[in-house]
Amino acid sequence: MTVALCPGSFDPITNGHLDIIERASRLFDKVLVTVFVNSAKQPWFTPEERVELARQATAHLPNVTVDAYDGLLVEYARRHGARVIVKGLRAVSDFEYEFQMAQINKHLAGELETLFMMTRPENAYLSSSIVKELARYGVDPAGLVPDVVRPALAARAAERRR
Ligand code: COD
Repeated sequence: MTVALCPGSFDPITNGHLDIIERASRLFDKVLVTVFVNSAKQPWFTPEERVELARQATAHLPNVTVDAYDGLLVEYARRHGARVIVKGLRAVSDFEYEFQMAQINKHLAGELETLFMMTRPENAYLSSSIVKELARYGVDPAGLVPDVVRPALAARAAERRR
């Protein structure tokens, strides 16, 4: 059984993330979607909130589970028997960061492979930051995020305006 890990901040999960997770779920026996800490980012949602939104968004995928981990990605992968890290690539701008992450993870755990999937053209501009920016200005990011995320984003944007 091949277990794959889809890591990310998922703050919140978008249709770009979901597309990569759905495609991974067709390739691997089991897919672990894990909310990690990216120390460079200031999240809007707690890890628990991000897990809940991702769980609801992936409820239609029987071989996908969602979890959070506040530690090293390679540590989590080893502990859960994941052999492949699946990541999405949007543009050249993603490449440098993802290349660095893949190299450091390979250095830390030689048995782990990182597999990159190209985004669909319609998701190429899509990021969690962009949907938060839209929500900040009161725009509903319909079609860009799973439906369950829309009210959560609107509510968090309103709280942050207060
Ligand atoms: N289309 C396709 N793919 C997409 C899209 C889209 N529209 N949007 C995002 N993605 C991909 C990203 O390229 C990425 O591969 C993945 O989805 C997650 O994206 P984000 O933005 O939610 O998550 P990141 O990039 O902030 O995640 C970084 C990690 C949290 C994975 C990283 O910081 C990490 O591994 N942290 C744990 C600590 C660790 O082990 N650090 C490394 C060694 S120091």
